[in-house]
Amino acid sequence: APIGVFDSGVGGLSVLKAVRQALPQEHLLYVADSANAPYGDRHASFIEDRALAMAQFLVSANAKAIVVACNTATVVAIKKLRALYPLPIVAMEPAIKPAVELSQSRVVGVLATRRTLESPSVAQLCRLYGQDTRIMLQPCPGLVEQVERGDADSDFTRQLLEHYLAPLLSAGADTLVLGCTHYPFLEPQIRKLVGPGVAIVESSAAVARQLQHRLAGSLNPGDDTNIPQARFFTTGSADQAHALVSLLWGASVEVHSVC
Ligand code: DGN
Repeated sequence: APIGVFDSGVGGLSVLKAVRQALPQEHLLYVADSANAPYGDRHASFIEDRALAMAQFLVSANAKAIVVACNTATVVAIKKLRALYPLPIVAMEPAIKPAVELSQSRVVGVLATRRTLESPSVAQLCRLYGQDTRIMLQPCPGLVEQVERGDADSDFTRQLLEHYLAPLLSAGADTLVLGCTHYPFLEPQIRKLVGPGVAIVESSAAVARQLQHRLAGSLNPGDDTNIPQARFFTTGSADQAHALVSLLWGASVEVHSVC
């Protein structure tokens, strides 16, 4: 049975890559809700409905576990998902804790969607880890769209990034948290703007490790009879998704349509 992974769009591919690296022998199933991306500014009830539809698709395709590869869907829908489905469900959490541990300047910047940053779970992380560290929450509207357009390298993307990074850098942030699964695809562009002295942390590897732990005992054997597959689905146009998914995944892959 495959591991099912979903996101509002292609951002979750950054998590899928970490899962592939940690669990190379597993079959993977990815669904991008591109017809409805971005989730950031939608109603909570809409995001919850979409998360349930994506999970239902993965369960119907026989997934043995689900990875909610979207911080926004996690803060809105994780409780409901776990209440409805008995299989292991692993979800995102912005890497605020590791960032606080890493920071020397005691100023940490968190980049994510507005909905993620306004969630009780992020407030809780700030209470827990923000005692001696200033945790600056920076919503970044527009960045998800740029990644969805395959536009990471444009001038407009650079301007958006400069705009969002400026207040963090001038406040002395030496550590940045990428709290949206789309943003790792902008890491080279962020690195260029912040220089070598700023640490950039994100949680995909931690999520993959957690998944590995949850699945211990039901992992595929790593022998030559098992050829691990990765299959890709989108609620948007499969033709349009093909080039972008292939680019971000790093290999030419077929993308299929789902509703
Ligand atoms: N990849 C999603 C996240 O991690 O929050 C993006 C959410 C969105 O669609 N705006």
